[in-house]
Amino acid sequence: MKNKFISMLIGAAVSLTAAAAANAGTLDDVRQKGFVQCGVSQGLIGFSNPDEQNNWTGLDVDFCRAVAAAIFNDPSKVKFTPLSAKERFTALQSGEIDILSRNTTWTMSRDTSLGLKFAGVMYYDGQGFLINSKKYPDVKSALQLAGATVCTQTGTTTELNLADFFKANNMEYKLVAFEKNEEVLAAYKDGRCDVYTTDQSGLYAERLKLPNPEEHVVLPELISKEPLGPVVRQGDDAWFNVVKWTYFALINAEELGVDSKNVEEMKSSKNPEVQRLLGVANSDGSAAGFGTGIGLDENWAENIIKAVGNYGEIFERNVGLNTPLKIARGKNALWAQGGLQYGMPIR
Ligand SMILES: N[C@@H](CCC(=O)N[C@@H](CS)C(=O)NCC(=O)O)C(=O)O
Repeated sequence: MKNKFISMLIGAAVSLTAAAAANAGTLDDVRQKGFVQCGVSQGLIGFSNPDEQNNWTGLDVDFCRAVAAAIFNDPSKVKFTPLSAKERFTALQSGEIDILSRNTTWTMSRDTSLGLKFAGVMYYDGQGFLINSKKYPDVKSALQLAGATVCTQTGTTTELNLADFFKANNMEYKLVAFEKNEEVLAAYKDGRCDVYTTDQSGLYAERLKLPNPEEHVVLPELISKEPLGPVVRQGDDAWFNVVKWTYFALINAEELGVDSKNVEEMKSSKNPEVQRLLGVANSDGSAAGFGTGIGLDENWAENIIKAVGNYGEIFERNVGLNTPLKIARGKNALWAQGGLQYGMPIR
């Protein structure tokens, strides 16, 4: 009994120490090891996807590269940890990764009780449904899905919204859920379910892996809000600030017309906002000083933009109209163009 009690005490002390270690100075830690450890998906086209040589691309991947560029002036100083939906929060809590950038929805419980903190919204999404239009030519709306068998992934908001939607509309459904995305898609492909549900961007991405993508239609309803963004641990404000202001720098750069091609010449811009973004001295000759505030060089934002471009460039390169996903800016347009992306002022 006594031994059990002692080992419990030791166990508690060890996990407290582990939590403290995970919380302490992530920026210093990252600098010391020389790279950012970034948690991503196990493969979602447009967001985080490895090729045969294990080169990762995607919007979420570029965000981590942006953080690496801000710190090291080198977007390659990042390592990726592929995580299932279920594994992702533990990996962040335990300190296995420094940042989770994996199509993860900002919700209240994740942002509070899980001990985590969302730093921004890289992609405003909503949950949708995918259906085989050849098999079900008459289904044009999610409200016609009463009695359907629905495939989805465990450990996601998707599962929860699905239950809400069917309950709210007084419809029955049968759930077929798996931990791994490839199992979900295989089940849908094999006809083990009638519908596949996830974030709408995920439906566009996963549809590309089906034999005849054009046969599968995304139904018009969005049944939830899915603001997807990077996450860090609570209790490390300095690191949170680095990640949050990396996001705002990407948005501000697009708002100000600063991109990967013109960033060098923009350094001689007379626009004070551009000067502040790019760390050029203030008009009175004093240092701009914004990098110092987040423990980085004055040209932190210049380094980000040189490496990965502004938010618009990241969007177009990975998920935009000229990519296989063909997604329009929609809600992800800048606020000045009717969208929701808004960069807090650098001043
Ligand atoms: N945004 C939702 C869903 C995220 C999610 O895990 N979606 C699946 C289906 S698109 C996925 O990304 N799978 C890829 C993987 O597991 O690697 C959440 O945060 O819970």
